[in-house]
Amino acid sequence: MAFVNHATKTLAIKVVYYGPGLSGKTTNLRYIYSRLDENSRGELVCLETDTERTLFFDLLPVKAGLIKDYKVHFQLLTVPGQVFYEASRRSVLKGADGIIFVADSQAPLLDANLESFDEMRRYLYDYGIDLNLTPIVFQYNKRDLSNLIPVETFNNLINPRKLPHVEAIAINGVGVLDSLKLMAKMVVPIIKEKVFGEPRKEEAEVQLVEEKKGKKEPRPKEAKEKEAPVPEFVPLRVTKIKLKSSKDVEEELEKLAQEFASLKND
Ligand SMILES: Nc1nc2c(ncn2[C@@H]2O[C@H](COP(=O)(O)OP(=O)(O)OP(=O)(O)O)[C@@H](O)[C@H]2O)c(=O)[nH]1
Ligand SMILES: [Mg+2]
Repeated sequence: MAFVNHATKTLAIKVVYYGPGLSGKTTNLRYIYSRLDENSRGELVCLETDTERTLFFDLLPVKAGLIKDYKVHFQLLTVPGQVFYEASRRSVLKGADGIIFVADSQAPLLDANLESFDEMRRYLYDYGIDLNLTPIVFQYNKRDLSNLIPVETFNNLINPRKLPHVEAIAINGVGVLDSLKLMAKMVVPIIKEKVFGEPRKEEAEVQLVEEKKGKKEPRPKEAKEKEAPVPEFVPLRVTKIKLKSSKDVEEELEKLAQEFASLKND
């Protein structure tokens, strides 16, 4: 459930990037960070191992306009994909308003994708969240590689509700902002209904993230014909925090979210 502060009129919507190890979750956040104006987003917090594998989570707060007179931001979070960080994955998923499932499209990784999806379903169930009522965007990533899992196979196996799916090349930014925009379209009407009791409309008016001027993300279809530019990842102001154990994750997340909300509430 979104974090609402009626006193400061701020609302945080939690969007979790879930998926197997190395599927490209952190790459999504890095790309979004590199493409957004610094007025539109906060610091990118990465908790990584020395080899850049996510340890607990990554967090990027992104402004998302107003709902009524409440300032809204998305808390974009990634889970660590490596199998042994299951406690962190579970903690990060708690209270998720929406999920972007980042699948690795390489054929040998089909089982890893299915296992990750099934694990996510179980964790949500444990938290009393019905997978069938949760907004999910399916991002089929690494479409630049060969020997790919066909999109229809993915959709049949993990997306029977025919929710939005995006073919992505996150490393080049293809499909990254599209995935986020689709998520915004799905989740904002639900939050409006839950928080303000506003009846859900088919087509929600969503004020989307502001992109840096002068650069345009290539559409996925064009990108297949033309190579997309690699985003500039440097200089990145990446904050690194040390946590003692995954038990600290929830506390740290809440603290960071509140810090961002109060900073941006000027
Ligand atoms: N070829 C290709 N490589 C990609 C793409 N997206 C990400 N990668 C690469 O895949 C590797 C893993 O990416 P990450 O974003 O760190 O993956 P992750 O899902 O955060 O991994 P964990 O934190 O371990 O769960 C990196 O070397 C990325 O550069 C893509 O679209 N195509
Ligand atoms: Mg990662």
